[in-house]
Amino acid sequence: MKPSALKQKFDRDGYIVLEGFFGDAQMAHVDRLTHQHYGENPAFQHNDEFLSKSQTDVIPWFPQQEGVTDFDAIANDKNLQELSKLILGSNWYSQHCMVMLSKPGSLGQAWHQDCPPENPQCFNLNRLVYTHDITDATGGQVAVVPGSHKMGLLPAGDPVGNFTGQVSLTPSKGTLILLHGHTWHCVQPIKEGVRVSINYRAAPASTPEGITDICVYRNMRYQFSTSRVLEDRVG
Ligand SMILES: O=C(O)CCC(=O)C(=O)O
Ligand SMILES: [Fe+2]
Repeated sequence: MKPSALKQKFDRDGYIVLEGFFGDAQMAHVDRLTHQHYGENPAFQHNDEFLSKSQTDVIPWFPQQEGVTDFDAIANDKNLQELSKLILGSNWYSQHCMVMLSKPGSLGQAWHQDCPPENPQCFNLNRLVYTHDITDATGGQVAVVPGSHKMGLLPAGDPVGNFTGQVSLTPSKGTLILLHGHTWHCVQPIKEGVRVSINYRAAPASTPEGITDICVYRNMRYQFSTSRVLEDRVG
């Protein structure tokens, strides 16, 4: 697909899925390092209130912050940079990547927006890279509501309830998903195997660095830096 068509699709839907964007060997390398890092029985780091309220079951790791350079080649990929510029404009910037691991039997992530949607110009872009296949058998599909990045605030209500028109994405090894931070999205429960995704978050030049500190769930707004529920939401 031509770059202009990709941008149009992203602007319309709030996400695009690009299968086979990264090669098998590159994915296998970072996947191996990820499993080495977590070891046999990784422990969750968030507090109990966050866990039970957010219904989000992810263990994060920031390898680039620890000086592990093996994750840099993905960030520096020319095609990824071109696409990011197309969507975010020039002088866009990226954060350190975040590796996310969820164990089999875990909840995935409840519906959320990565940052408050009140200012439509102020958003993060998730650049999600998958190092192994996600299928209907493994669970852990990404569900999105197409076009919801233009629908404002995620409605209060059941944190994991379904939306009419939601679409289920099953990225395979090497897939890149570009997902607008205001798009309503969730990760389905993990049935089989360990689930890994890597998020190379980026944002337009004018966006504040701490843009994703406050996440909007259907039952609360949560601030990660202070581990606090800023607002209870009732639907
Ligand atoms: O792991 C995924 O597929 C999605 C993660 C997500 O929602 C995020 O990083 O904002
Ligand atoms: Fe998210």
